[in-house]
Amino acid sequence: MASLTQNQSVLSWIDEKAELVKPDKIVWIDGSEEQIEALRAEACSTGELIKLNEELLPDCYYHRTAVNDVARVEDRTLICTKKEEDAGPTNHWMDPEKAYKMLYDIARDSYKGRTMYVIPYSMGPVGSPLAKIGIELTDSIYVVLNMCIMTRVGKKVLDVLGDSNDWVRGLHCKCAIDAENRWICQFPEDNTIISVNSGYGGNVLLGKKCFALRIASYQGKNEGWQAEHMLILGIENPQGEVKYICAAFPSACGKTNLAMLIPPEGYRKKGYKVWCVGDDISWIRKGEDGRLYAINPENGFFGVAPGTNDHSNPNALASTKKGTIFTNVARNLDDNTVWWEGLDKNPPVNAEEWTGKKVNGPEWKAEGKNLAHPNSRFTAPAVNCPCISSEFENPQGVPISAFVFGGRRAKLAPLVYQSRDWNHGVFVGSIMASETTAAAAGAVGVVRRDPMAMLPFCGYNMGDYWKHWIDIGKTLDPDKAPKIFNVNWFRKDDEGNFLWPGFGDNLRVLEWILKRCDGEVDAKETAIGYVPYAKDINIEGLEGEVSLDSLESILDVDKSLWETEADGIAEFYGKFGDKLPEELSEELETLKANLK
Ligand code: OXD
Ligand code: MN
Repeated sequence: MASLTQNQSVLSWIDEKAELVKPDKIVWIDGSEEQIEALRAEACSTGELIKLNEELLPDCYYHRTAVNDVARVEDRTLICTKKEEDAGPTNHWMDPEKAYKMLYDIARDSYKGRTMYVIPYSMGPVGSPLAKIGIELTDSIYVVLNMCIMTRVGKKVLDVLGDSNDWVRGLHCKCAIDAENRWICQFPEDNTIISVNSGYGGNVLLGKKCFALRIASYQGKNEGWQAEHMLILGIENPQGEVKYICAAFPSACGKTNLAMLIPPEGYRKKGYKVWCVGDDISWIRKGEDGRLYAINPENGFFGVAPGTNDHSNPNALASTKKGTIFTNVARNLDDNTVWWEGLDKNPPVNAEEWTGKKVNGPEWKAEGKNLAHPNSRFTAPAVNCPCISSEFENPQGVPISAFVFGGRRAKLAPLVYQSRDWNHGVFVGSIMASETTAAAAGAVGVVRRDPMAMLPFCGYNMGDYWKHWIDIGKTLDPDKAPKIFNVNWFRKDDEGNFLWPGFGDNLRVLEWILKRCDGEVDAKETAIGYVPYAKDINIEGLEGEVSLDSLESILDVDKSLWETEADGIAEFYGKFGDKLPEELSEELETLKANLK
């Protein structure tokens, strides 16, 4: 098939890689509906995909990964920089020369009998000044079809690239899906990603975590912008003004739910609306007016299915009703639809659980077993989302009023607090941590530090990354810089009950945040920053659920708990040696002094 570009850097790289992996043929993905349809048909003919009920789920497909290949593999995700120090203490590192040799040995001849698909894709609206281009080579139709949802794909991307060499190289080889030889390697100094022996989403949809976070965070450091693990949402007030917030949370904290939040009834009646710009990743850059602007580099949602339902996230559920690929959920064999834990209370009787075994759903559940894999996913086009923002395609992005960090802390962090200034805000992001839930393997309630929710996604030394945040602040006029906050939806009482209803009611907290940004409300200065007066959080309509007293209790700052926390922070910071920015050690000293 004729190539879709004359770009020499692209053509010679593809030649080189084809020489290595030896495909039977090379197919360029042009982004046309005919080509996509033909690939779906081919994947259905081999069993790689199963077509779902066309009436109930039009253009939707089902895919099952290998049972040993169901999640990102952090211990096999490497940052390959010449100097180990540049990867830093929170990444796994390998010398690039050694890594290339290891990967090429694994990849060699692995496309024999297979097709090499060449996917030109844009992260961000095609041609946007904030967008970047990548090319992924893959031997998986599943990957092609997912990339066609998650990114903007095809000839138009190559037209924008022209003969530029500024694009990210990505090579994916399924090989034998051998867990022992599975590697997801980033070479930030070479704009290159190589992924072998996996067929699961985050490991193989190279535009997402590998490029849009790991490689892009490194590019952002060198080019003066930021790639963050943040959702972007717009809040429209009854006057029709929309303000935008970027928010970072570790996994299992409800990020997709917050991004697509439905306002509580009282707010809806008044005319409040929430618009989703993105649910996972933000690329952020200073605009001409001196404010920070963000785009969502993705074009779809790769969401966790279990727990998604009409109450938790009706917008996400609606997004999956057409043109969606489901991975590792359960199938209802009676009507050829899908099911997952938490979708509803009616597991299908005539079911196929996620590994493909035919089971009786209710009996299977009664034995305590899952029908869908806990990390099963939907890949849904962003345009399907009922609350997708009208600015989703805006090439300039949206202006950011606030950055919000958050985690799951049963006792420590108040419902919300505001940092004193930018550097203190960077400190607040750097000390982010979350208590592990039963959803993940390992002990429950253990504090995992996850600065800015970037722990597995920062493509360079986290100390340098913090410094980059501090440096960005220096370029901003304090009046125009986003204000920085921390939220915690997960405070519990002594009996272990959640004290805040969460979901749509989180808008009440976002409202306070925006009022703070506009200087419309006072706050109490505490050892950790500014905390709301309980009366300033609107709890109208929450009678019986949240009282002024319970609100006060989740706004309190327990100094003795924070003293223990400060020790934990000091220990964590210790890992970074002289890469820890001075500004952050000063902030830690201030915190300790404030707690005295
Ligand atoms: C994701 C993740 O899948 O953060 O978005 O793990
Ligand atoms: Mn994520």
